[in-house]
Amino acid sequence: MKEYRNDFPILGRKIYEKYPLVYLDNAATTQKPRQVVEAMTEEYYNVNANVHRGVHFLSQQATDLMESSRETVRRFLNAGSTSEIIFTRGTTESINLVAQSFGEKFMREGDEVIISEMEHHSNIVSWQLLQARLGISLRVIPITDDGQLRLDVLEKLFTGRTRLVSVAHVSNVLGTVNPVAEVIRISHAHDVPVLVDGAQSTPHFAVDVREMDCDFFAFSGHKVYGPTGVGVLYGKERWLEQMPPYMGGGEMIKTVSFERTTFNDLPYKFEAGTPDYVATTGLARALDYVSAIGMDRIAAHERDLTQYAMQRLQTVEGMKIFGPADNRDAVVSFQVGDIHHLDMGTLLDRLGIAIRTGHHCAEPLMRRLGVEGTCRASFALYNTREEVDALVEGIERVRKMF
Ligand code: C6P
Repeated sequence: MKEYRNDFPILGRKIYEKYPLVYLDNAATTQKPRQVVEAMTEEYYNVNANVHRGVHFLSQQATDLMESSRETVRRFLNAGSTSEIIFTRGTTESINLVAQSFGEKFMREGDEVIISEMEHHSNIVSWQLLQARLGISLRVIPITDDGQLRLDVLEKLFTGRTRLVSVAHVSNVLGTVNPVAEVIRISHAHDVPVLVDGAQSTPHFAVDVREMDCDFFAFSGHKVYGPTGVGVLYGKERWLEQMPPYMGGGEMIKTVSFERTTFNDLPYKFEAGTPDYVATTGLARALDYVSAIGMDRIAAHERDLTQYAMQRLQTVEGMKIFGPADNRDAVVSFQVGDIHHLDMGTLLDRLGIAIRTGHHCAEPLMRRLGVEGTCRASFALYNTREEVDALVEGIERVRKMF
């Protein structure tokens, strides 16, 4: 995969004018290939006009670009229709949209939402906001000590009041690839729809929402080599049709009077205001980029790299790795002896190595693991074994200092 590094100019940077950048914070955001940035620059320079509004040439062209990006996303997820593809600002907004809109339509006081112990805050707090508004409650799927969902307990969490299950496809801390197809099968057997948080799966392996049979699927553009500020909510048409708009404004209406407003068709009903139509182009080019390389090739490379990293890291004295031994994707959280994660992150940074430290927006999971935070290395298609070696050597240097 090394040849693709040339597409990412930032990878050639020297940190502190000295060390070659070793970028291992890809779960937070990935770097962007030229193809994405150039497509966005080209649109700003040559096409820019507001979409879905003008009869003029540029507006039509910008609209065509945005709608062909929606088709690219549909293909990427293998959704049945572009009506089911809603552009949002990212995973967080996609989950909040479902919480607010699905919640308003289908939930009442005393109803329940099932999430898991390994969720990102966006898949916890969105439901707590609904809890405060409607009086719903949360039920939580526990995890095993090695970071896997307890499906045996999931069965027991369903009651007559369960309205939705919402779980991460891949944990941003543990790297666990959750058996979402099984979660969906169990939930559907109880007549309960499922939202899958795909923030950490879409960058790493092929996703097929129809095969998975999820009811909603959320992901962020910036984690899959696309621009910031754009993401996607996939929803089955039969749910989206019944759900009320999430925000009011231009684009999401059919007619407006002071007495009565009627709403636009899907997916526009959920896209109030001027969308980031340049970012949607960037996202589509990013999805084209990974599709051209092949999601299966990316998955194989990253799994190999993750296994290599686990083996190499285990040779470090005092190393504790969180999460499962296999069945994990591109993320390794660890702690070395009693070296504070912030110290480790800061000192590795001085060697040009970028990792993430802290609670990773998953405080309840930190509590379950019995730690305040961890160090986290996360991989992308452009990372190499040499970079893993640099990480391990860096950790050894820090350990010796302590
Ligand atoms: N996790 C990380 O470093 P946004 O911020 O909307 O693009 O994505 C939110 C989100 C939702 N679910 C999961 C599983 C995630 O990992 C994230 C983002 C980043 O782990 C930033 S906190």
